[in-house]
Amino acid sequence: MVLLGDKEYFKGIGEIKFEGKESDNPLAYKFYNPAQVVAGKTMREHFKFAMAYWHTLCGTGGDPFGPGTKQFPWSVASDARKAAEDKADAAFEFITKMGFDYYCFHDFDLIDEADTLAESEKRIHSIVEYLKAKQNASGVKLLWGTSNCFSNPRYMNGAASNPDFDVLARAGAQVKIALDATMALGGENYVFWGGREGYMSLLNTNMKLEQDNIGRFLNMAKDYARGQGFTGTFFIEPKPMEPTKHQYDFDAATSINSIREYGLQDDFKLNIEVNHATLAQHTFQHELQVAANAGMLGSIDANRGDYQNGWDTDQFPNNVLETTEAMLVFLKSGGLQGGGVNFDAKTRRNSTDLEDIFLAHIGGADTFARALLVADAVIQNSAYEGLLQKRYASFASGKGAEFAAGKLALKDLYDHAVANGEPQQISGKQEMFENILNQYS
Ligand code: XUL
Ligand code: CO
Repeated sequence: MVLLGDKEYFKGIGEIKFEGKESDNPLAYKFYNPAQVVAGKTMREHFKFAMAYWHTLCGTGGDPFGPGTKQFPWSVASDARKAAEDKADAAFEFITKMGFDYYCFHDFDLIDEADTLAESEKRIHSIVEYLKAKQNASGVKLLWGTSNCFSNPRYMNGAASNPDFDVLARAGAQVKIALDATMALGGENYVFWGGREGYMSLLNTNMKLEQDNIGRFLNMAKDYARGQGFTGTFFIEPKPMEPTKHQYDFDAATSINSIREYGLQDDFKLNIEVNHATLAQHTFQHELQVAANAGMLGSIDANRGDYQNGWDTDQFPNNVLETTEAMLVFLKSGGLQGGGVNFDAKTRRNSTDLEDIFLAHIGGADTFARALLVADAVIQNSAYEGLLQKRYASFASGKGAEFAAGKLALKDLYDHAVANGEPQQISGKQEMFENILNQYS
């Protein structure tokens, strides 16, 4: 149900509907058909699309070279509570017009941080009550909450990795309040992204202590939330750098190692972000596969980087072929465990019409939907699966199968090699695999 507050912010834009590929209506889905069943689930269930509060409602386009460019009519009130209500009204109008079911937030996206911890906590509690009413009226749900422990100058040396215990404890208080807010809103998951958990120079850093402290901190947060009855999943969101030179949760493999090292594997999974993968010199699908292999593919932050520069540009996804490779991993690993697809993406600084926010999200949803359809067709109808199986057929029978079952010793490999002579050359057929993707897209 489309939810309008006293004021309609996105005037002239109604509910975004699926009109199909032939439609010329820029404000309609061409591929995202929420009710369409693909591989046994509706698109709506596969993706659980979410709006990111921070980019969509807070980011006005400022960069290191100039201020924001966007006039958001919901950010004019000088009173913090009134401004937060206006923002929430705009948020729910947008989410319901998009036909999305979810949103995600950082604590101080919802309402400005106050001068004291006590006042900040009061503010969060009060806006949570307002959001609860909005959720009840619309059916929109919270995919995940998180706390911003990286913007405030107090976190310049890190939050849970801070060399000063007082700052670490302050971050703990903030995470407790954000967990309380997430639980009060029925949040399905909780995210930790360690933007300043890392170091700029090893010269002044005790890496072992910092990492152990993060491990202790995450265990405390988990124990607190579980003690309060939270049954959702915690996600670590890997990123190699930016703002810190070297972040501890560098990529999926590094984060999985920390999760296991600190005994968090029963409660934590990963939230994989496209542009974070590419900053780590991986593809998005690589990161999804690493997470899936560990049983930790929890959620996705959807966006994309830029091939010509190396920072976190957080653009909306629009590359169908690349997203198709990701959707192959997604479908073959059984989808996301507990999470959804959150558009952690922003319109460009010079995209200043309010309508652009809709166009960007429509494009992102259509890219994922189209890629899902292509990936499903590739799996169901093409030679792809057969070719992949054929490539590994030597492990399906004979000595290869015995090896895979753990029944051989090194001496058996020696005997096999001696008996077989030089192995035959077998092509990897990469171009054939690539051509299949092109054919079906
Ligand atoms: C930063 C980023 C964050 C997290 C949540 O690159 O992705 O917005 O998603 O803190
Ligand atoms: Co993110």
